[in-house]
Amino acid sequence: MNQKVVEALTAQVNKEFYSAYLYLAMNQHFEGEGMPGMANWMYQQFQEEQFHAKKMLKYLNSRGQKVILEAIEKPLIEWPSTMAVFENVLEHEESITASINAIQGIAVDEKDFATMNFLQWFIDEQIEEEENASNLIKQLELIGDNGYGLLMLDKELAQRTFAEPAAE
Ligand code: OFO
Repeated sequence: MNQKVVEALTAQVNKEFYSAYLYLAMNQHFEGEGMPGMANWMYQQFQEEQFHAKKMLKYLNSRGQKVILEAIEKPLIEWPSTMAVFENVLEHEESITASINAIQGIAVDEKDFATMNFLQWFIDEQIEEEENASNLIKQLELIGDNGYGLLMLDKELAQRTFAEPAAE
């Protein structure tokens, strides 16, 4: 397997685990704020990010690579408002999209067709991740400082679940 592609995917495994850790920090933030639905949304996202990291690990392993795991950076642990948390989610997902796109660029340059095909799933997934975050920001803008609206949104976010696809 091309070394540049391996290095880029290995760095992305770390970024996916960092993403998981960031969402766990956001989960703890909302636990502390008495917002169990938002805490749940972040916890499901924490699980989804671990799934992304494991999917990449499994792909690298299937192509004969052993992955050297690096330290995971400490995430932010405090945000000034609910809006600030979700703005952070969107900004973070945009940076992950840029990172995945950059790896796809390397795979294209190196003519690694299997990786190009593998990364398509992540490229599609990032569209959804950004859309979810920007929809929540729009809803928070509508709610403004209406406490009842915020509680209704919290109830809605309590419904989110994540289950790893069986084939994985
Ligand atoms: Fe792994 O998609 Fe979010 O970070």
